[in-house]
Amino acid sequence: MKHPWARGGARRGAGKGAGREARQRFSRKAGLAVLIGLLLVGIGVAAWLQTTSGGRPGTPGFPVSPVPSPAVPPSHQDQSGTQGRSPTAQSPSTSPPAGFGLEQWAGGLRQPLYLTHAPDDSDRVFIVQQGGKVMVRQGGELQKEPFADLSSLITTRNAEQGLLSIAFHPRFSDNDQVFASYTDRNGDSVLARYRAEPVQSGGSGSRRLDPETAEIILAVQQPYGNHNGGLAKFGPDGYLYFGLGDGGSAGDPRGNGQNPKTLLGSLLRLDVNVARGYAIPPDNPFTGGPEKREIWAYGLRNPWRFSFDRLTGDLYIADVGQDNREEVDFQPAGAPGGRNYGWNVWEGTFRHRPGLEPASEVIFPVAEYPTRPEGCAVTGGYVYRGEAVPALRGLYLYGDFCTGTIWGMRQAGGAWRTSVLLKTEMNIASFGEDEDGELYVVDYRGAVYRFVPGAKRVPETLAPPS
Ligand SMILES: [Ca+2]
Repeated sequence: MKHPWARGGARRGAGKGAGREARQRFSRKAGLAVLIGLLLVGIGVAAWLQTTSGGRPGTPGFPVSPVPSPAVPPSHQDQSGTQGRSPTAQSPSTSPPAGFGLEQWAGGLRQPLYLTHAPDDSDRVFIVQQGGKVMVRQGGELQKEPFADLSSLITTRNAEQGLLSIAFHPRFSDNDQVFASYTDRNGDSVLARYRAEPVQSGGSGSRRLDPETAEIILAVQQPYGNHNGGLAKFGPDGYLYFGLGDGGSAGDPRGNGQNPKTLLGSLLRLDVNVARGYAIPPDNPFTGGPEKREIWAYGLRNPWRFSFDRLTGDLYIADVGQDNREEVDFQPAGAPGGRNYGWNVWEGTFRHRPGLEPASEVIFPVAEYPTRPEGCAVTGGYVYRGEAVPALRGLYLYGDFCTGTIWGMRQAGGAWRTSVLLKTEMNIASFGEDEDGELYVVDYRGAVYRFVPGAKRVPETLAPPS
């Protein structure tokens, strides 16, 4: 399969060979975490990481606390990444049900980085592995056969590349359509439509993605290996949203974040309810040109996981910071598109480029925390709307890839309140929901955890408004 510019020749940033090899080794061996930490401290690789990758998901875990932290202004009043440390996570599931806990739900996975479900009452949960396989858990067991294997299509030369997400069409039960987002062998971002076909035993529960049905509906050239975004997810409006990072390197050297004439650095909104390719929803913000008509929002650095509140339709976008701020952006349901979330003029509420003016009014995040020492890269989660854990209802949960911290956030009285919910040892690559809205955390080291009733208490500051 070739997309239109597959023969485009050298497009990579210079001087990336050694770094790429290094990252490749690292991505295969999270056990080298300590070594990376030593390198960070001892020989100044911290600077290398920042300039080539900027602290981001897809990277194996490494201890970040030894890295000298840049001077960080006092925290945003509604975020509390600086709050006191709570005991380490994973409360036992035998605890009283008034609070919450985490229990391991699947293990033995290989670099899992996303979890989702199909809207088909099959009760299946799909776990996306970076290397290209999509594993299925059904009937309480992880199935041996993957739902999909796109390994031959992708590259993981850069730690942020690979199979990055799949999305089931809202009418999957009728049309069998599944969308996959991956980094192709040229290192470019691809969004492709597939069909799931029955396998021998038949029945909806055993359909698998058929690679032969591939239709590439969007391919975006990536100038550098990092910051690929890559989440495809259907919104409550039935449109397919697709997040793209700024193209990579560091500091957004090409200014893609503030340039809506490029798809990079944006959240796209596509109408895939057409026979081939996609159409532009009539209420997308830039339908007159010269801006890209696919864009719903821009000014993003690397949107690593966004989600819609399944009750309200509100949109939450976690945008990975560079050196200073990890942020969560928010768009209330029904608000028009075209929002500019600020990068690369702003990194959260930190002025990244003082001499630069944004392309339009900037919408600032509703939560942020210092990139160090609180973390290295934010991973966006979900508003919990499940039944099993009443203590978490209505909270938006998000985490950090490196420190494993999980925060809760709630809007109350017009203000956003954020607080640490728990500290874990995970490399939080993603959160995910099943069909019932139960919530999971994907640990890049190879496991999935599920939120359950437990002994851990939600801080009083996050209590629902009375
Ligand atoms: Ca921003």
